Amino acid sequence: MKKFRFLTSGESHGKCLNAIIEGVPAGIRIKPEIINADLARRQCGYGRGARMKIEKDTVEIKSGVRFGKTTGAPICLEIKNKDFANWEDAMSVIGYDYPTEEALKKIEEKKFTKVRPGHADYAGAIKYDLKDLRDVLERSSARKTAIEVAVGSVAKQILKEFGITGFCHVIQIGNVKLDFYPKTYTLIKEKAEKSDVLCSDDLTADRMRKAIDDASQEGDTLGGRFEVVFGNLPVGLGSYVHWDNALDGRLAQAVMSIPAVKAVEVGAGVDAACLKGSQMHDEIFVDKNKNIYRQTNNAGGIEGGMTNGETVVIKGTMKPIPTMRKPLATIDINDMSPAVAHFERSDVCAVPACAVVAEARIAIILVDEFLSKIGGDSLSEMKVHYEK
Ligand code: EPS
Repeated sequence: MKKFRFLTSGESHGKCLNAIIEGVPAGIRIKPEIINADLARRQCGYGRGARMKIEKDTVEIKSGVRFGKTTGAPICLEIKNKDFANWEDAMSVIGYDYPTEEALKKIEEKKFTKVRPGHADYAGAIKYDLKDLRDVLERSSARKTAIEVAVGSVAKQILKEFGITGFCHVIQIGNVKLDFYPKTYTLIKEKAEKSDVLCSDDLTADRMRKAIDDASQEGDTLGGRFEVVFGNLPVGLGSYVHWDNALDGRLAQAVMSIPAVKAVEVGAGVDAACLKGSQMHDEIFVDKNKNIYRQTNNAGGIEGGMTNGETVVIKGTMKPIPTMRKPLATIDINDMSPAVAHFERSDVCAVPACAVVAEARIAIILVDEFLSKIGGDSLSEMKVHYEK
């Protein structure tokens, strides 16, 4: 990260999730209720598991904000895990020299050694020399994306000061694809927001829910695809001068590293392979006021690794969640014997949640580029720079 830096910590069933963000200019209005609304969006979605009934993710802003505005100091965020109350022994940070019978029982109950194919279990255990896969699961779990959504919400509140906004929606769950798109992004956003699968078409949403129900009955899980859209960005975020400055590359990394994401596309994405140059590239026109406009956006708002003033459009593909009731063949790392994969409470489908996480991650990269380009230690200074 260049300007907007952050680290997170926390385990899925530990006490809490934390983030410290550095590089936020002073004078930005940060509303916890906006962060909480984003956290609620991440928790929703047809196909989510029992954990979401336990949690009501709520942020506590612990530093860096005074009377509702940033001061320029690091911002510390915290989300408490309500489920920790059920895990105090199994997730204790203190080593028990003389554990009680009851504590021992709870620790043993939560231990597992039968690798889940598709999860981080096997490689994580080998890499960190861990004998209890619980130690891998706890940090590799997608639970940590809750605090990332909170960080993304701060990023979005900075971008909003400059009229830059975004949203996400789901375009496929399992084999059910969204073929019919409402005409404008405003309509897509409005309709998707009302849907528990974040889909802008009611009939497709019904079919998506049915696919989730069917997978659930079979003890299986489903993946899908989502789209994130950000508009009103200035020209020139990112750069062509070095590969690690290319905005499309940075956005791809941000989305690809969300647990279970297997592919990222920019604009026309993989369909670009089938198009001729004359069909792919977005012709440029100029109106009578010398404003340029285009009739297509196959580039997804990015040319040469930089924003080109059009809407940024990123698609992500999520694989089905690997924690499944339907047993998969695997090994027990205890003795390397054949086994049936571990199962514990999980989601059948988390594509809508993944879309919300991708929106947050994209906002984080965009704000980082935006702050680098505009510069300034306060909102007022940024506004002066931005006007120029
Ligand atoms: C998640 C919390 C987890 C899972 C899910 C995401 O809660 P628990 O493990 O207590 O049920 O629902 O995690 C995974 C899909 C995973 O692979 O670990 C959350 O808050 O998003």
